[in-house]
Amino acid sequence: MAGPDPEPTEKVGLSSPMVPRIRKVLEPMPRLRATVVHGFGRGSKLLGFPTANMEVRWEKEGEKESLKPEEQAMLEFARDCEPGIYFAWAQVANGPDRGIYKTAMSVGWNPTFTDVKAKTIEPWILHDYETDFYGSELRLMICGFVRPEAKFDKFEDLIVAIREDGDFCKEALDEPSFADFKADSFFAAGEGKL
Ligand code: ADP
Ligand code: RBF
Ligand code: MG
Repeated sequence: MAGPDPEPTEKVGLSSPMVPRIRKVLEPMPRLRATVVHGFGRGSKLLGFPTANMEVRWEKEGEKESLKPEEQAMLEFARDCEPGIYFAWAQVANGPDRGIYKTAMSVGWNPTFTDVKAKTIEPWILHDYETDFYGSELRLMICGFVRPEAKFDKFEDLIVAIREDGDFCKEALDEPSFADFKADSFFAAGEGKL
């Protein structure tokens, strides 16, 4: 005898065509410096977009005075900022390629996956680097907010959304009010390849 129909699977995810985006300027624009650390290793391998995960010293939250000023700033930004996608300028300040490049950055818990237990800050720099730069210092000037992070039902939809975020961020950073920040003195001098 046939049993009752199974419950329909709950649809909680998003499909990429439904992703609305905005350009919400951040004032003041956060200027962050942090070491690039290892993430879950799936940015490039599974999705095709490398993201440079920035170190957040969560273990020192109760004793912030023991941290360097830039580590405190990073911790405060990570704790207080709205999870989502941001457009930014980024520079690997002590690597062989010190160019200042357009960036699409993800902040949050990657709700499409279930293994992320701490809020992560992971910029996808819109540039082809010749080598990895784990352990280097990354400088970020965050210009604006684009959209909240979303839980996608299918990896393919997340991939489409990330690609569209990249295009959206690239265009936003061409706007003169954001483009000028590429020349900010916050970035290390000697831009370009060494
Ligand atoms: P992980 O999970 O360890 O962050 P990813 O697959 O996301 O691994 O790869 C990220 C690493 O790839 C970065 O830490 C950096 O060293 C390197 N990388 C190379 N090109 C880029 C880029 N354009 N944007 C961000 N990271 C890049
Ligand atoms: N993960 C999500 O779960 N939902 C998102 O909406 C989402 N948007 C992203 C947008 C951009 C521009 C980038 C670079 C990443 C985004 N991610 C998102 C994070 C992605 O899941 C993560 O980079 C990989 O899982 C590797 O850590
Ligand atoms: Mg990553």
